[in-house]
Amino acid sequence: MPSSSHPMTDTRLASLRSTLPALRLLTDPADLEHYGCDWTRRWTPAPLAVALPDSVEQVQALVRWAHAAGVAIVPSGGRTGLSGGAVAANGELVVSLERMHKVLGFDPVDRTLTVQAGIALQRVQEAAREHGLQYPVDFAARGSCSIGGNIATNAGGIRVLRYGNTREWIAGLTLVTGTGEVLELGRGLVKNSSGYDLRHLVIASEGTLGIIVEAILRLTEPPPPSHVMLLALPSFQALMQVFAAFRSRLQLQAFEFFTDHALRHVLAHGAQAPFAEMHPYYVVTEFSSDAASEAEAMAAFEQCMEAGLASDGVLSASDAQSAQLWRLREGITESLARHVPYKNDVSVRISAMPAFLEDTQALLAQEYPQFEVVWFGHIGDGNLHINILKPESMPAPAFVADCERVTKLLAEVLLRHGGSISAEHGIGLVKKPYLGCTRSAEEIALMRGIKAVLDPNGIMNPGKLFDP
Ligand code: FAD
Ligand code: 2HG
Ligand code: ZN
Repeated sequence: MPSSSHPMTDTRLASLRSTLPALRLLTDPADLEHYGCDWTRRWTPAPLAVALPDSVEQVQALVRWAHAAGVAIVPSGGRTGLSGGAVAANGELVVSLERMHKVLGFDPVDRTLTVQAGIALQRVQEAAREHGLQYPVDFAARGSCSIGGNIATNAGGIRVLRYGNTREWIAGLTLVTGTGEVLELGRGLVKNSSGYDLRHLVIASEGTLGIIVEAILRLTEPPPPSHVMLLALPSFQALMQVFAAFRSRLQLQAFEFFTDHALRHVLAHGAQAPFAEMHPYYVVTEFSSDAASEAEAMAAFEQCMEAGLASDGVLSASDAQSAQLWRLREGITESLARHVPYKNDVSVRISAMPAFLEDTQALLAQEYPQFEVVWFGHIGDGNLHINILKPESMPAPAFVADCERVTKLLAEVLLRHGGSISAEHGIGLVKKPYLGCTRSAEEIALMRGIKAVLDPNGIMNPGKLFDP
């Protein structure tokens, strides 16, 4: 039990324990620290306690208790989030779904997998493969992030170009609202024109409307055997032209880019150098390995080389080599983590990308002469990741303050180009001040209204996405 210097805390926990004696509750300082933060590491974790329910009924009962007691809840998945959505820094009750990680069913006719929301993305991918099918959302945090977290952030990843975001794969979900009602939304139907589709309100709601406890996931045909090609590019301007050349000839599974800065960090983290020399920009692309696609890919590559848009390239000859090439792109976030980066995750329409890139490059060159800036991302989806690395000697608050100053300017650029301040990581705490560059005041007022209906006491992840 916490010390008697927190009588209010003790009273609340005693009340929760007596209401739900079978609920597993953690209050150990090490657990509070572990469950109170995500990958942002900017806020000091300070939850009231951590609840580990093991059934929908337990989630429902504890939300009802929190609703009545006025205790704030932070829904928690794998805490791999990059926007502070799962941070509990203000005495909230963390509700982790880690014990709710089962596959509940597979339907071969509907081609759906029904799961508890705490299941890891990788486990879902494996379960789909065991049934000869594919769950195509994929990214580097697959081993730790949860389906509930993926839905709550509408996660994207490396194959959005071919398969779309998480939203496209959610045939149904079960939500425990902020009042403890259980809603089954979507119910796996392919066609359903019976009014508002509340399922889509929950997707990307970042835990502010309720707790997602189960999901019905659509599966699809497994991908064809594929080749991975790594291209070296001489200039940023070449990027979108190379994309156009490849996309016009091939059905691409992925088209991802990174800079020499990103590559240096991944190499320092143990990856193998792909070329004898360093180049300023790189692209990883993936496509089917049938003979016709391979010939088209080689033709696109030669076209780019002749036009001076590419300076080198390598085509994977084995699955092991494909994995090596993917590691260069997928290893970036982990390799940068020790530099406590400030992250921007922005998007514009693909057609607006060339002009946006030019303006953004000019802005960042002017505003960040003193910092190392690492660019990478899902360029084929119009989604750019910008990581600004904290100089070791600089105190974190001063670093963050400077990055926020520049993010305000970036938000203005985004507004001009009709873009979004969060492409795929969510708003959370990190991007809350900039929501207005992506959504109109009227939209934000409507979002607040929707929250008030599903969570009238404002207990679900308060302070995330927007202020209460
Ligand atoms: P958490 O971090 O635990 O939570 C995220 C948000 O969802 C919080 O607001 C939380 O309250 C809410 N939430 C969690 N579970 C539930 C639930 N059951 N019900 C209601 N709300 C819930 N993201 C991408 O989109 N694309 C990428 O390519 C990508 N790559 C990454 C690579 C690395 C190495 C890392 C560390 C992260 C990456 N991410 C990426 C970010 C992150 O993995 C995703 O946002 C992921 O969807 C978060 O899932 P999680 O279970 O860890 O959620
Ligand atoms: C990726 O695309 C992830 O690798 C993480 O979305 C991005 O670390 C980041 O900024
Ligand atoms: Zn990403």
